[in-house]
Amino acid sequence: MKKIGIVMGSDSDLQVAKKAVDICEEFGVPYEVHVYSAHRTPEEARDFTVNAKANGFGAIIALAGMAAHLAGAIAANTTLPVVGVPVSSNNLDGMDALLSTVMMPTGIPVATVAINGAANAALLCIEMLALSDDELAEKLAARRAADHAKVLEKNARIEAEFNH
Ligand code: RP5
Repeated sequence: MKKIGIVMGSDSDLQVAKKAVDICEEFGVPYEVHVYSAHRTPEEARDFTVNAKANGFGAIIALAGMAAHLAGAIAANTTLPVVGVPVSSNNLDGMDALLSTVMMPTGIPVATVAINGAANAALLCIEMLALSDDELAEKLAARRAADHAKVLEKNARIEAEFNH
């Protein structure tokens, strides 16, 4: 199975990145975690990206905060799908990273998820891998069914408490 690359701009993004790690673990999807900064280690970020396809990656998640150029810089150097996760910081609550990540020029797409939305980033990558992996597709369907059941249970509890 292809790996998912989880790349963050700093180890201070790790708490958010772990949400993607947890999803990969849940689905048994292989992954690697790296710290490469678009600004502080641009050569290393590029080296990782240009070799990613040959190194067995099927998609890359890029997490960064503030002037978050990592996802775009990675997307510039690969045709693998890149999912960007804007990470919230102290001053602008992640709006800075959201706009920096999402507003890509035509031709270099970054699929941007919600601020700190690393779990959805991983799920989106797994949906891509599942296009050619029926077992993974079944696991995705089972997770959706479990979520559905959980909400129905919550509804039943709330209705029992308030509706008499
Ligand atoms: C970004 O700057 C990183 O992705 C991180 O979210 C933010 C702050 O980095 P540190 O100063 O904590 O290393 O490049």
